[in-house]
Amino acid sequence: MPLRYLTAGESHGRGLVGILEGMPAGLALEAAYIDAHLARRQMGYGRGGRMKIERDKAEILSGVRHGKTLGSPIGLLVHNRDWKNWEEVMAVEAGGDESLRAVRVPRPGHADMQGVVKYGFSDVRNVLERASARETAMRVALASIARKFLEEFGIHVGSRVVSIGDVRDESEINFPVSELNTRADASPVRCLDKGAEKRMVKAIDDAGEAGDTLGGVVEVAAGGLPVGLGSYAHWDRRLEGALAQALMSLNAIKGVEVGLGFEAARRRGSEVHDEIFWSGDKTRAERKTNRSGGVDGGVTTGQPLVVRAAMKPIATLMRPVRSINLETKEEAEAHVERSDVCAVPTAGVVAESLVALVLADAFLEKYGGDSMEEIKAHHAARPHK
Ligand code: EPS
Repeated sequence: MPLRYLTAGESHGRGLVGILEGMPAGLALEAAYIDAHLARRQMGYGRGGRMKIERDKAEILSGVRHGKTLGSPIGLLVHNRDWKNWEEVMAVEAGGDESLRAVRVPRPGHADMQGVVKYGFSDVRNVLERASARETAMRVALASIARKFLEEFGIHVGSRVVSIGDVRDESEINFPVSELNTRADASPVRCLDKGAEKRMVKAIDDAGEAGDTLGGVVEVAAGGLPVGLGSYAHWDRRLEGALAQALMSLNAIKGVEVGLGFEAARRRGSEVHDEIFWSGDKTRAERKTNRSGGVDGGVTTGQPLVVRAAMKPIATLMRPVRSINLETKEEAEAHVERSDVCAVPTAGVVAESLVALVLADAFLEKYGGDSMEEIKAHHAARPHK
């Protein structure tokens, strides 16, 4: 696993920091590229007041010189603009008032209850500050470096929203994956079908008016992949496993599918497996269908990768569900805090970022080298189409 990354930072703390280790030297990189993807993560209908405050920008602290990566760890910093409103509550130094904005009622569906038990806290804020999906801003920032790396080899990763609540977009991706984000980003809910878009917006409005929240399904696609990323040779090198782990690590994700996914379990084998044919010149194997989602046996087939992730509705409800007060021991309504009604469009951008990190890691494992020059030579020698 050549590529590793770490993030740190609380939602209302000073900011988020991240380190990406394992990127080769010689990749052209500027903060504006990272910022463009951070801005994409902030779009989306259904977000709350916080997104009006933040204008995420990445500061590159290390690992880049004169616009090119050095092969050393890349350090990033994203400031929280909201920090100025939380300096006392989130003070690093001892001696302040610890009861400021303390939270005593855990929100069902969040990490709150398990967190206070696990770490021995009495203030749920100690949990929610880190369990918050604010952290995904740094994952998107780090992943945009992986994305830039993949683009150098003609690999594009994009995403779209397939459903929000019970509203589904039935359309197919029947165009190059490199166009997916341009099309999806043009929609406030990042879906492809205009009719579905309208119904999704209405579903979000209705849920919001009812003080409720909505989840949905996002689809990530990657095009331009060579045959042979990942391996069947050992369990921890199987690409489906790495993808599922990455996507399940995203806040609120409760299910992951590759290709047909759960639908494959309902069909017969003849309706699931992608038959193999010779290309016209008999130099390459070709498939006319892509029900596998571009991976079989832990290895990319060379077809577009297609994975989906199911996000549950956000756990902070304006009309709260029932919970308990940890201090008074009474029954209580769950804590209410400024929140989003729906963050599924954002989850799509984060999911594609996590997939980019997995693919860059698998690509480096196969074509590895210390510099872009070396990796490009390895890739040119073995393009694996
Ligand atoms: C989040 C709660 C909201 C979201 C936040 C995730 O923040 P706040 O508590 O400050 O209103 O806006 O998402 C982000 C800050 C972000 O950048 O995506 C939560 O509890 O997970």
